[in-house]
Amino acid sequence: MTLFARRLFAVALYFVSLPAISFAQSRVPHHPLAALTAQEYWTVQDVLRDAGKLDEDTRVPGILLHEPPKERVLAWKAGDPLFRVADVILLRKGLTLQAQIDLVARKLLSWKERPDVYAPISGEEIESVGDAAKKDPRVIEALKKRGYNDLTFVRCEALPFGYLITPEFEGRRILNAECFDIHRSYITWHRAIADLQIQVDAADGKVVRVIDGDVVPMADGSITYEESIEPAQSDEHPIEIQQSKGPGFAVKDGEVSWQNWRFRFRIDPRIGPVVNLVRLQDGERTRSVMYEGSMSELFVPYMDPSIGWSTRSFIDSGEFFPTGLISALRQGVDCPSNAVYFDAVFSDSFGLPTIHSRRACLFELSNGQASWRHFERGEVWGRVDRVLVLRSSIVAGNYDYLIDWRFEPGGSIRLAVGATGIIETRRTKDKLSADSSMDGDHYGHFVDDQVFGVNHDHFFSFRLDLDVDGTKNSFMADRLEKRELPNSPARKSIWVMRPFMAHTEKDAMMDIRLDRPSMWRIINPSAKGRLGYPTGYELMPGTNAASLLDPEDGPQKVGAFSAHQLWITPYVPDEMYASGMFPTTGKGNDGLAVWTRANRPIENTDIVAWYTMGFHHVPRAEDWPVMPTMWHDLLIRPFDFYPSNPLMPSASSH
Ligand SMILES: [Cu+2]
Repeated sequence: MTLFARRLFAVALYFVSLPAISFAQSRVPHHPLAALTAQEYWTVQDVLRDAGKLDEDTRVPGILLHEPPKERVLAWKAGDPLFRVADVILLRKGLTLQAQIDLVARKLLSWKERPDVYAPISGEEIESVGDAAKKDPRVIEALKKRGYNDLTFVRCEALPFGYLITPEFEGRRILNAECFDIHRSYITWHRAIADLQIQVDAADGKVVRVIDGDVVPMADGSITYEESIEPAQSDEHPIEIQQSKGPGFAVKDGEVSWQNWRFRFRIDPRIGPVVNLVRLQDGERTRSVMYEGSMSELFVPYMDPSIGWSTRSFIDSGEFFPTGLISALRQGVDCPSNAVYFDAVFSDSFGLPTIHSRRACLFELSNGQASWRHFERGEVWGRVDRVLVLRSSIVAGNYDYLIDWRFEPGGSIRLAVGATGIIETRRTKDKLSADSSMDGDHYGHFVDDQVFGVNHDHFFSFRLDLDVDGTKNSFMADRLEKRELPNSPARKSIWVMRPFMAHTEKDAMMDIRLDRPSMWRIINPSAKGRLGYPTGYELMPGTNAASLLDPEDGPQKVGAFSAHQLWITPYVPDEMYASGMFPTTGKGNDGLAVWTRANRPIENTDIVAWYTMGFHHVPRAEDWPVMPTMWHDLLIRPFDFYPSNPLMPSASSH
């Protein structure tokens, strides 16, 4: 996660020629959960200016929709007055300020100095603090020692520490700068000047400490794939998607309808696509499935004890969203030819609205697989699958993530994350692994001469506020257990399912264990289906990982949601982000692990599921120079929600 600034300048602030298929961002909010509009960002500016809160030292790294309470949203009807509030994060000479603004009444609701937390970083700060670091005599000396007498092509950039690395930095906005040799290399992620960490106080741009280790020569090794950006093999025999009757979905007043699905979404500057009011049309009934779902945080700790790496841990969404994490999508690479695109309005370092094109796409897809089939008496019966995909891309510096919400006709939602982009690498003296002095414990894997891909994790927390047939739900973690059959002559053992209802948050902290399997369901105890079972939705994990770090380790305290694969909390409007509102340089005093210490009741009440999706990443040769996309997913599927297979119309006439 470095070199943000370069990408920032590549982002067009104003989009010129939208293709005809793009849906225009609405100018006026038409729903309490709609994204903030350009005019609302301006209202924030006007209210702050009128209150005398803006001056030349003040930056506005974050303006976010403050979600209205659920009961007000559920009671709201088109035409009713809107209620709109913005959460505003400001930064003034290293001090974080927090405001809340009523956008309808154009009023400052609250204003707080927050010396106890750290604002997220903006592209402007990354660059300005990096430039300040480069001017420090100790840094100039350290660079000279490495042969850099001319610093024209040395660029320094400063990033926050993902956790409070030492108590002496408490209350100070200390950033971590590193310098890159950018000469003659289009991609420079692998060209950081090794063994040199510069700790800078962002309040005054003064360097507080330079940790200067070994001189590690910078090898050549320009990454040049940009000169052949379209590999020939992709279009030798094109596969074309045609929808002669147009898309099978409709978007009206911000609501998407496709087959039996109805939902809304907004593109949030911090967490990307936020899907809400997800419902299923079931005959005459419109049934609630999920009030809201989104990614809520992203945690990437590195696993190398060397200088500049032992402290490397990112809490990407919360720390970096003002740098513009939600990236543009490219037709033919990210989304197929039948996709429809959506633009987004975010704000810049000063809080001014900026329009960003193609931040989400929506398309139908058939994988050409049977959604069900059966062979009987010489004939095959069945149907082919079809999904509706809502896709966005989150680019955290070097890493690219595709985030998919895939709606299936049978009532399932597959939530998928594709990780691609460029791995983080450390320069080494050793040319290749054969020369490496590493013995026993490996901190990574060589991917090129003197380029060492460092081991790390990726953990995503998804906040899933399922409301199955209403807001009052419970969580079941049904256990599959072995039973001995001592009296059976033919059989020694079977397994049985033992229903387990979670009463409190601690009951519902779930770890995936193959030797102690459990099935996770959100049920509505008051809504019974035809067979007498409560209606429900199951959460079915795909390949996953749990954090191996010590719970008291600094990075783990901030990314503590990675300790379990599932958490259930009661719905609390302010609990939106798994590591809290302000995870930057955090101590782990906010977020899921802290809230759940109260062990609140979660039975037959409004509950929220938090699913952690993750993987350990030992880089391999094939991950260089750009990693092939690797997908992980979660299936959210109906369980006794329907009386029978909803894909078979004749079967629903019971
Ligand atoms: Cu990785």
